[in-house]
Amino acid sequence: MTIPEVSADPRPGGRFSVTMLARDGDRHTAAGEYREVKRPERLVYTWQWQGEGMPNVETLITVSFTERDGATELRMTHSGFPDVGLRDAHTSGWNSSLNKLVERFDARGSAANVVLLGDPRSTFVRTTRMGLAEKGIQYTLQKAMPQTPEILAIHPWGKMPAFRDGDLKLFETSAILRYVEEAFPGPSLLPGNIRDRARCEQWVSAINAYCYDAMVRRYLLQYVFPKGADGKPDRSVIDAALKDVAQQLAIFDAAYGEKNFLAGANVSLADLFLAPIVAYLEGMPEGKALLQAAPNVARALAAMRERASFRDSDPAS
Ligand SMILES: N[C@@H](CCC(=O)N[C@@H](CS)C(=O)NCC(=O)O)C(=O)O
Repeated sequence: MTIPEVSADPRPGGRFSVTMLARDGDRHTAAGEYREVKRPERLVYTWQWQGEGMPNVETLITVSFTERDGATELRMTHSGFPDVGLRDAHTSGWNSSLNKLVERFDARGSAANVVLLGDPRSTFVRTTRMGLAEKGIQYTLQKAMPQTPEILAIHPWGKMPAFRDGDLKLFETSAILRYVEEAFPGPSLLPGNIRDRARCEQWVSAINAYCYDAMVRRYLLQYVFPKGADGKPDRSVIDAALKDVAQQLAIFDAAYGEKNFLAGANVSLADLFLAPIVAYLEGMPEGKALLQAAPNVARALAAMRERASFRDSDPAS
């Protein structure tokens, strides 16, 4: 939403009106009356949508500003809804407004509503961080390991990442980034046309279902957490995985061709899912040979390394 028209007369009995313009061209106007204006700690005003097809009910908003630890805590209550559905519809709208407020006033993101939980070494956590960075969203990274109470409170399988935006809790990287894509402004993480969007989804799904298993679980993690005799990596497990990894890299090599993007003409979720995994592969004992055999994948990764979203999510930094 953008705000093409706004007027306000902030004193008791004064009125305000705000018109919001959606990306699809829909306009919505809300208006109301200030009931209390107590600078600097309290603001109370009515809120009523205008125009046909809008809920014809006057609700009440109370905002309080309290000093806390040298900063200001803002609390907002919107009450008087006739039903739960209407109340919940407003929650997502206000979350999005408060996120914008945070971006404006809190450049470090310490107060951000958006919280990402996980370990920065996880490829899926890095993918999510890259998506948030590509959209220019402030967020708090709360370091948490899989199967801990913090993660399990959001993710029933205890995996990372887990995500919160206000009262919304989400798990699964793809679902999180699709929400981020729709709920926030900023460059799109999805290609502009239907076919490329479907291709993007195809790669995301394949990476989730097949590539993470071969490239990370069966190959990379065999080196990181060796399960063979004498605490050494199990060569037979690695060799079996390597065969699949090489085959999968060949598939991506063909898909990239001369381009640096898997779907469409720009970076998309598909690239954000693959890059953190390939970056790990590159540093493995067989990595050099694997990537020499897939030069397009190596070139696309080199291009990805130029992006701030990739650099700033480096698990080593
Ligand atoms: N499909 C999930 C995958 C999540 C996942 O497997 N995360 C790994 C880290 S990269 C994890 O939490 N592993 C620990 C475990 O399985 O307990 C997503 O897209 O978020």
